Amino acid sequence: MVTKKMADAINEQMIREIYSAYLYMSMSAFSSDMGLKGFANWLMVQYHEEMYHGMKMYEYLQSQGVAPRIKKIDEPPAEWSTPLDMFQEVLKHERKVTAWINELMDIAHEEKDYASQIFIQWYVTEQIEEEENANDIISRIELTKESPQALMMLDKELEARIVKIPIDFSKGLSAAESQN
Ligand code: OFO
Repeated sequence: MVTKKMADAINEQMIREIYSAYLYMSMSAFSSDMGLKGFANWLMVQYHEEMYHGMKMYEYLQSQGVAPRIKKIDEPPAEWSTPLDMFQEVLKHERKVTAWINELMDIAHEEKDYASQIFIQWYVTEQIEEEENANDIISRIELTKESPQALMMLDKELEARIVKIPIDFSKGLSAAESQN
């Protein structure tokens, strides 16, 4: 059983994860509009990842006897000046998410909530990869030195990313995970 403070904090982060999905969907739409189909693909895969992060929290709350509260999701930005600017925004956002996950862990420690500490640990590890991915793509965009050909090559590479996490949660997360 989680305390109200812990449940509210996890619920808040669940909404932020869904905002992250919105943000990356918006970036995907923008990339598509610029003709960068690979960037659009990578970001749409990221949209699914973020929904998965949110759904894990949704189901964790339920497992603790708490009904998740579905709240308003803010409208994300819709335009960026360049692909580099867009991915710098991804990194900035992921660093913010890392800070929020760390705050969640702080609350789990304060509340002596060992189950939530184990649950949140998954996100601590995940954030290492999230920041690393953004950093990696920023370095690769910088290497293109604004050459359209080099950017198209990178775009082709980003087209290869596929969804590796469950996306159908209608029968619950465990059922979805067992199908993957
Ligand atoms: Fe959920 O990791 Fe990105 O935001």
